[in-house]
Amino acid sequence: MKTNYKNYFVPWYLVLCPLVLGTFVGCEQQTAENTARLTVLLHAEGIDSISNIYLTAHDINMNKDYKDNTLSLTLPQGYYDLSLSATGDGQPIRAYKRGVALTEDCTVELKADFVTKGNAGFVLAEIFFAGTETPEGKRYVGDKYFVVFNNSADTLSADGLILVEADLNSVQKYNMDHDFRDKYFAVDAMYRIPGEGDTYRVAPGEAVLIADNAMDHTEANTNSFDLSTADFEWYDLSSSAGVTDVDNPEVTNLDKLYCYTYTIWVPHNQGHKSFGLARFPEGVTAEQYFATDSLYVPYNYELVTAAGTFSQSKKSYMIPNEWIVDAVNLAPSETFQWLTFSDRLDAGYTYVAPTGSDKTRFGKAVRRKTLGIMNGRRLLMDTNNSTDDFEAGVSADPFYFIY
Ligand SMILES: [Ca+2]
Ligand SMILES: [Ca+2]
Ligand SMILES: [Ca+2]
Repeated sequence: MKTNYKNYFVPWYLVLCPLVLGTFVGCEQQTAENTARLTVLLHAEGIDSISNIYLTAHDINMNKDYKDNTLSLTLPQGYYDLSLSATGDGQPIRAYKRGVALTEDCTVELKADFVTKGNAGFVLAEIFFAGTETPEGKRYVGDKYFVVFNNSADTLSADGLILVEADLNSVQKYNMDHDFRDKYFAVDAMYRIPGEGDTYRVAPGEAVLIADNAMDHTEANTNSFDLSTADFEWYDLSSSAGVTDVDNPEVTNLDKLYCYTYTIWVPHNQGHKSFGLARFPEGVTAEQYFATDSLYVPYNYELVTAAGTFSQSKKSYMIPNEWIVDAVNLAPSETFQWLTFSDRLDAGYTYVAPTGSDKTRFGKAVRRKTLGIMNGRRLLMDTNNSTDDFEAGVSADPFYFIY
């Protein structure tokens, strides 16, 4: 059912006028003892009509959810995480706010994000970045992998999905001169599933395995896996004769769009870098993307270390947050410093070990939790909070979601 904004508590002119919204904080008198009325003021720029509103208030202390199809709820006083889904001009939109203290009647502002059509549905289901060790205790490389899962009820095309690595480091906080995270996800590697739109179709509940090297690693290391049946691998032409990649001609290579290194991409093995899936909007080519100056952004930052504070500057390729399909923050549990991209994409983080150098991390992965089996298909948990959504430090199994 399509409903115009005018029918809701929030007057339409407030929604259209960001200046008014910016200063609007409404806290009125309490309605009843121990309860308070929460009203959501949704910033949805450029949207003419909103329908299918679904507001969830999660009581953090009581671990209880309150849901409604309006923008207003009467709730017990407490601390809440709010999430809202709706349809805005026919497209899915989402909004989140965490840690809202509700002690009296209050209006809370939420900013709507578009979930671009075709982007909803794919999630990173398992990430294996730590690598393995041989039975002799030697480091083994080339067997890292990512499992991408269709968490929707529709068959989706994986063509054009881009696997990205975050440029910022989760254990090294920057004091940046302008914090772009609200708008952009800074990346240092971008590898894209090829295809012209309908080449690689993925059924609901099915997964795609992307390996560093799609080969039988157990031949060289019995602690590793046979990845020769992976759907894709990434292959880098290295500028160094001493560090080269292996290409299995039977397995399709990802299109390399960009990587910070001139040799081979090895996803950060201590879990200091986060990962995501992105997709360029329809009609945007890689050439256009790389020709867009506003998406290759210079910035200054202060790096605070034990040895002192250092002023630095750098430049990163930026993916607008609306182009992110899914993102997973990673950081060792004891050395986490900050979320390197917007908490609306992922409000938490997951890990395989307490510290980056912990040797118990080898052979371990992070795996998205299964909510249940629905109409015969597996449904994975995706609240955009990896602390909740993931099992940390599981024994890696590239085929867990495939068989
Ligand atoms: Ca490779
Ligand atoms: Ca290949
Ligand atoms: Ca997600």
